[in-house]
Amino acid sequence: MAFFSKLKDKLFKSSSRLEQGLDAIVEDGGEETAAPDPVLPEPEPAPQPVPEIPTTEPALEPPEQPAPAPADPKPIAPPPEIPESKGILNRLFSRGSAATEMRRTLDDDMLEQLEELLIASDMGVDTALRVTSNMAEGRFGRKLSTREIKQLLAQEVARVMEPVARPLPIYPKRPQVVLVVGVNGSGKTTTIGKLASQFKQAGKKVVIAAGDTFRAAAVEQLQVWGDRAGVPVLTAPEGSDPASLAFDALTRAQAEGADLLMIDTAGRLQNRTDLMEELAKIVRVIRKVDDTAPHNTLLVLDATTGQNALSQVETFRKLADVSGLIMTKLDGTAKGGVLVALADKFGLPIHAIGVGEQIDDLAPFDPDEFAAALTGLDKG
Ligand SMILES: Nc1nc2c(ncn2[C@@H]2O[C@H](COP(=O)(O)OP(=O)(O)OP(=O)(O)O)[C@@H](O)[C@H]2O)c(=O)[nH]1
Ligand SMILES: [Mg+2]
Repeated sequence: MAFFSKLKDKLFKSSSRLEQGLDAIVEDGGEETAAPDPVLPEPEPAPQPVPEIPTTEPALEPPEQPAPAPADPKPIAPPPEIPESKGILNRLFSRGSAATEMRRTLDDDMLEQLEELLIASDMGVDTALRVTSNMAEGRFGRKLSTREIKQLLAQEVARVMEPVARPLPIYPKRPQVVLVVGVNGSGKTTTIGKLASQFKQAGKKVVIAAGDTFRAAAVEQLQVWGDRAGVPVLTAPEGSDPASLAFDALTRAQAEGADLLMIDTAGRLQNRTDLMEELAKIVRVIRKVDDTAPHNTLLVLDATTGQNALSQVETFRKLADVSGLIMTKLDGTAKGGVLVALADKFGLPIHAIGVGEQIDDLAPFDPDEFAAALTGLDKG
């Protein structure tokens, strides 16, 4: 599939880190055995279920989220040493001919190395432990090839991600109000531009409100995206009240019969109280026009911040009623594993992923493709 190879290409840094690590783990303590590659058995039923997500949708009320997993006392282990890559001929040679391949017995040592590798890929301690113990279930003592380990890992990652992979729900309510929040530079404005373009192409009438009124440059940036997407951008003078802009924008979106109103917000305020008050005021004011708004509160996260994304979710859930996530900048980072930790820990829907700065670099989140791209598995 064309998009899959693009995704794999874009997630190269994450997948190559995992791939190199897995190769190193199997080579370390593995032995060359005669191939035929045995067919991987069907996975056992998951011994440790991932959080239950209610599936009823669309719903205006955000679904109840499962309680976060309890903190694991185990400290974060240092990343495993990834050996210098050998020359390509050497590597080919060391992997044996078509008739042989490296395999390693799945034992405690190997599991520990796997855990460390996953933690180093920003999966977080709890998630790494859960994923590796599921991988080991029923396979302890078996000799596994790198490819089999990748397949197992991809299966487990996909299993964690499956319940959260949901496109942005579209409700019959018009205009549907989407409030976009996130820290400074996470990609809110860019993501709004990309989403606006996709919804416009899908035949929706979209309006954008430039709620980051603190910087003139922010408004200009949004106008550029609006022009690209062919979507009107409602603005207010620099320094004016974002809540009153949001109010005007919703009133106008209603009058014009728009399907979707997306409200950009400022990521950078003096402190958390300011940000909380600002977001709360926007919500309060738009509810004067439509008491069910906002219908979605999207938290935009930057994948390059790694584990920090977890604390951003915690913070923003206190500030706003976050209904779903969008993870940007998955291209060019080795920290893609953080998405697995987010899914495992919060169970919030992941609507889309950003894989570049261009208008079409926003993809719906597909758990199987993501898992295969992350683990460096060739989907065939
Ligand atoms: N590589 C890459 N860059 C991205 C992606 N999404 C956004 N960016 C870039 O990240 C930078 C910040 O994006 P913005 O959309 O301005 O972020 P913001 O959250 O609106 O930032 P503030 O308005 O300052 O809070 C820009 O240079 C974007 O081009 C992505 O998926 N991949
Ligand atoms: Mg912005």
